[in-house]
Amino acid sequence: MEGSRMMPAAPAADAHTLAMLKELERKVLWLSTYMIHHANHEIDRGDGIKVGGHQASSASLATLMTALYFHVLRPEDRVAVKPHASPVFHAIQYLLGNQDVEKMQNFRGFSGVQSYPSRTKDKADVDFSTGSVGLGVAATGFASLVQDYIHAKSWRTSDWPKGRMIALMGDAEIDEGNIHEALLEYWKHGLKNCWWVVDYNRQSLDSVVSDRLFMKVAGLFENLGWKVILIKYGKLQEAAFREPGGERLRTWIADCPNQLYSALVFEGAGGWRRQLEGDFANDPEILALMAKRSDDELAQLMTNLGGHDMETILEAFASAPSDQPVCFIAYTIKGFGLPLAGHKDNHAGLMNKTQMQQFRALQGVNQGDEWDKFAGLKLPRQEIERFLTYVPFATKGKRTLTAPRIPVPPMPALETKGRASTQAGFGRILDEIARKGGPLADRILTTSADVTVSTNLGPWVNRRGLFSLESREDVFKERGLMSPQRWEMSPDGQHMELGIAEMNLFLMLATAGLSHAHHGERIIPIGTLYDPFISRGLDALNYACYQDARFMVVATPSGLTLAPEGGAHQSIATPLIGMAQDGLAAFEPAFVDELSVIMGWAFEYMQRDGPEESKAGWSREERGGSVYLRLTTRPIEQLPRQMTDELSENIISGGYWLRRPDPSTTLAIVYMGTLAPEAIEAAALLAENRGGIGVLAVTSADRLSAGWHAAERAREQGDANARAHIETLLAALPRDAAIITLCDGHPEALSWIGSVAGHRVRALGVEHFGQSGSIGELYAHYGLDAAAVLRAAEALTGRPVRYGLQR
Ligand SMILES: Cc1ncc(C[n+]2csc(CCOP(=O)(O)OP(=O)(O)O)c2C)c(N)n1
Ligand SMILES: [Mg+2]
Repeated sequence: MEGSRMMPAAPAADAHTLAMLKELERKVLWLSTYMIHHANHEIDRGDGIKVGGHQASSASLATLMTALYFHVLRPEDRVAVKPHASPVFHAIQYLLGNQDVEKMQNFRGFSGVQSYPSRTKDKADVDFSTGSVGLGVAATGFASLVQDYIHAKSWRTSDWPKGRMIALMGDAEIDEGNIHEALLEYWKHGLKNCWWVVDYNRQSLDSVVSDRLFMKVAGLFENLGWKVILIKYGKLQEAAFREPGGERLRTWIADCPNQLYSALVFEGAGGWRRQLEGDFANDPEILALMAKRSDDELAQLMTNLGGHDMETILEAFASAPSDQPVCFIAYTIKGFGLPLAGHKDNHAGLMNKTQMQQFRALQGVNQGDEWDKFAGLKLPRQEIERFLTYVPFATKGKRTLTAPRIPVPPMPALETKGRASTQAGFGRILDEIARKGGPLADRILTTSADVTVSTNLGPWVNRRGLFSLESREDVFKERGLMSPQRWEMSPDGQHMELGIAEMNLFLMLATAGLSHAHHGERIIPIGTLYDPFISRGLDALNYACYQDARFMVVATPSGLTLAPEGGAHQSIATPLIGMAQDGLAAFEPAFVDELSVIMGWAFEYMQRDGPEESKAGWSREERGGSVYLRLTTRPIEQLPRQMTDELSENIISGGYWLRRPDPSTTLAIVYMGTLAPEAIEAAALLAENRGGIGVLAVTSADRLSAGWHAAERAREQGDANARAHIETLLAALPRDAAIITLCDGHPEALSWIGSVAGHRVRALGVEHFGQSGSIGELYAHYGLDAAAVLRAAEALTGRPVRYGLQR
């Protein structure tokens, strides 16, 4: 271990508070350790699967989290807790009266305390879900930027104060690239109210982290404007360093390889003495320093790292500056206070029953009193109760906020004659919203992963400006240089320009989409990126949905329609992602009037907050969620039509008959999105010798299929009248008719439609990619054009198609 000394001491807590916190720390360690033990040894869930839990990883953070939650934090501070310290978090919530003992007794069980803190599944006050390491950490910085955004606005209605956004992170989380991407982005936006507290136990899951690497990381933080505060040595160590020879002991600790240090921690009392007597054989001062101490005292001294010394921790937190982000590197021991301490394999290690008995006795907890809040504590119960009542963090009760819904006006009616693409339509709709103004327009926050202009957000940004805490004119405009883009920056701006990293885009959407819960102010976030790069940020997208953040993601261009722009970027899997991602309603409209209906619905859907489960049907319908629009730059001929209520409803439900089948119909073409012209052309050609060909327009395969599954579930549960939209649609198609599905994505996005009423299906879609070319060439090559539909029709029905296969 290397590194400089800690910051000069600032006033810590008084002696009484310190004594109380030390007692609570013991209780928190006990409860978290026992919670895991109980789940693994005391109950049988009947499936023979190990339950698990992380006693060592939890113990590593027990002191720091006790200090924070019982003394340092204020209600407005928001915390992302290291996933494996979930038991510590819940033990603390329990002591504060926010968690039920039954939930803790059911740790990792169905509807019990979750393995990792969960905003949606835990009933305690979780600020950020964690689990996929790195994401919760990086989310805190974005939440802080969102907080800055909100506090810069004149429309603010909540008086909820600004807080610190805090990550309690494992040291191995630094390995995740998304942390580094986030650090660069924060710097650009002048991040301030953010603390990252690194649980520097120098262990990950498999191994001991490589020596000295972390101090390079510390340099990285400093380079990017962070204050780095080391919480390295505890008070016992600092006192020993002042004894004769003590400085050499400090150097020894600093230079000790992490592997050796961990091994010595695990070996315990005798191990330290043997090692140090060998290393300091010729150093009478240190030998004397050791001789003064028993084996246990020596072990206590050598493991008295800053991250387990309450006083040191409180001083460090009190010394933090308020005008810059702070990274605390707290030296800790994985498994501190437990027999697992320091062992390199302790990540998933569990104490056995004998060890637990001994630990219980050591904590002064009698059998049967394991869940008692006060058992084994040395301070009087009333004093502890009084202290807990006045813990600053808990003074406002539950801290998950809500915000009123923003009314959604009718979407602009655009002139849609001639040819247009959905991407251009998206740009025009937003531009109109910006021009007209009003509450919805004011609450929209747009953001993009460096593709603002190429996803048609340009006109919106020209009207609404870029957000920045400092105002800056567009230099090109100032100098009279021509550009269609006016990039003026100010605190009034409503666009957050991000770098290319898609993880950052989704973390920004995740935190802006939680602003009602975190800051009591509603934002309507819209993020744009190229569709293929959904995969690049997919874990962060999943994370955003898991937290129940509310946002609109607009992914364009998509599929083969990228055409000459590069085969490598043709997205195939995204329609399936849209269907499979919980919490995300996916749409792929063909026409601009459809898009307008969908956006109007989406702004309202994003603000719903119904119960998580609803009995019948489609639970998300009441609950609301986020929305994914898969769009394209391909211009297609628009349909001259009036938007009716019925058509709007069908568009939102996922589809409608563009050309209704009749009782003689033998074939229907079911298309999604931009393949409308191919479907229409093929239907016209086929109709010449087959009569009525049905054409079904799918605007959302996701909602059609979810509705179908929901209706099936409802019927199975006794609601005989339940009927899905796709079932209603297909009732118009004779049972013997065949279906050809057509989408610019994986064919399985639509092929399931054959199972709804038992129609034969030939699913056309994209299973290979990588060729550049014109859209026509690519649709012909991959079998998505009208000729491919005709071939499929012939094969399916066994009847030759008169028009032959010209292509
Ligand atoms: C993205 C991701 N990859 C892998 C894992 C599995 N995993 C859980 S914890 C862990 C190591 C954690 O080490 P560290 O962050 O240092 O935590 P601590 O030592 O405090 O337990 C790994 C690899 C995960 N949760 N998330
Ligand atoms: Mg670690």
